[in-house]
Amino acid sequence: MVVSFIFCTFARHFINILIYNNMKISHIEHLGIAVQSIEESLPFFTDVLGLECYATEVVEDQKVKTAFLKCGEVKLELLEPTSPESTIQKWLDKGNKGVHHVAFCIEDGVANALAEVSEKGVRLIDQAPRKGAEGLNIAFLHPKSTAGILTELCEHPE
Ligand code: CMX
Repeated sequence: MVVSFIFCTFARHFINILIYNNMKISHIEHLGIAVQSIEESLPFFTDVLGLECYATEVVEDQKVKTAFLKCGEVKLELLEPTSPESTIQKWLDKGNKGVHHVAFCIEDGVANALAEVSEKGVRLIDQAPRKGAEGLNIAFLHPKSTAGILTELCEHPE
């Protein structure tokens, strides 16, 4: 009984890997960088690194203000908390700073990718895609399931 349970569990795992490894990541869409103040942090990126800040946006439901810089195909997204309840403020209060999350651009749909990674046992933060900054469809995966890196999946809406 126990042996057949273990066999079935392993068989299911390998079948999942073989059949469901369909997700296509085209590139890193952006790196999310947590800062206490965009105003104070931005000069390093613009004046020292020479990157252009091309947009700022407040994302109300995430309680953040964002500033976007383009670095080749990859963007940097500076994230400033707009409330003490912001997940960014809580993260900063714990002594963290710098790269907060990595966002991967999914070619064949965030919804498909969520179903695939969920089937493989990854813990989802968002059960379905939602709207993020710049109008992207996004979903987060929990860092406890992703080698400690808060992972965002995103796609450009058609
Ligand atoms: N990177 C890696 N690990 C992280 C993390 C991060 N950015 N944020 C939290 N964690 C870890 C913590 O260290 C903690 O680990 P331990 O239990 O070992 O201490 C664990 O995750 C739980 O963290 P927590 O402080 O208890 O925080 P919560 O569970 O309340 O929330 C998380 C964590 C990831 C679920 C939450 O931050 C979240 O939902 N994030 C997704 C949304 C988001 O980040 N929005 C801001 C950006 C918006 C945007 O880009 O527009």
